[in-house]
Amino acid sequence: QAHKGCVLWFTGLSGSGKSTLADALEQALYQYSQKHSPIHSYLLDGDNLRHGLCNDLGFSAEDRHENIRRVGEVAKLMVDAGLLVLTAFISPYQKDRQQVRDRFEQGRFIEIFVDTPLSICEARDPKGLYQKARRGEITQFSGIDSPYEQPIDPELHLDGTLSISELTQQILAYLRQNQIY
Ligand code: GGZ
Repeated sequence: QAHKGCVLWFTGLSGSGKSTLADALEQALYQYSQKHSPIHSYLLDGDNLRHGLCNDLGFSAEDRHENIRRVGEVAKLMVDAGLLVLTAFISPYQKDRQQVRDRFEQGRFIEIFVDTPLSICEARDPKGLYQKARRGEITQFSGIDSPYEQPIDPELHLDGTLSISELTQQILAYLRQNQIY
């Protein structure tokens, strides 16, 4: 069965687990594709976009809007090429996510909300950014002095306090039910 491209759009706060989960999912899909038919996937995240294509952008509302717009356009090109694209960006504004969704055909944009309470993201603080934001050493930090607008009706609403392997299984189950792979 020919695989048709689609985008798995992870959204959530810094430290919510989006990148870790997208990584784990991509690995699980790779394992699966070793045994079955190939799944060509690509993960877009801050590491490969904000250091390159989006290296002129910061964290104002306007810059985040432009960041998400570019990510959406790149994802669209890749989906047109038949790839399964995973994206892991905070993407804090409902309007920006909707604008990306509108660029895709029905069913090709799958929004995955990694819902981890701010208190837990802040306790994890893997890069010490929340601490810096609390001290005012960095500003416009999502959840602290910049908004995060929760998705209204995401395809998947995940409890970010569960384990990565549990969450990976939940996504795989959704993808299987919807014949994504
Ligand atoms: C939010 C920031 C900020 C500010 C730097 N606000 O946890 P991380 O470190 O590795 O991921 C965060 C990343 C967010 O970039 P995105 O491209 O995902 O944001 S958006 O979708 O809103 O455009 C964080 C780091 O960059 N970071 N400063 N002020 N996150």
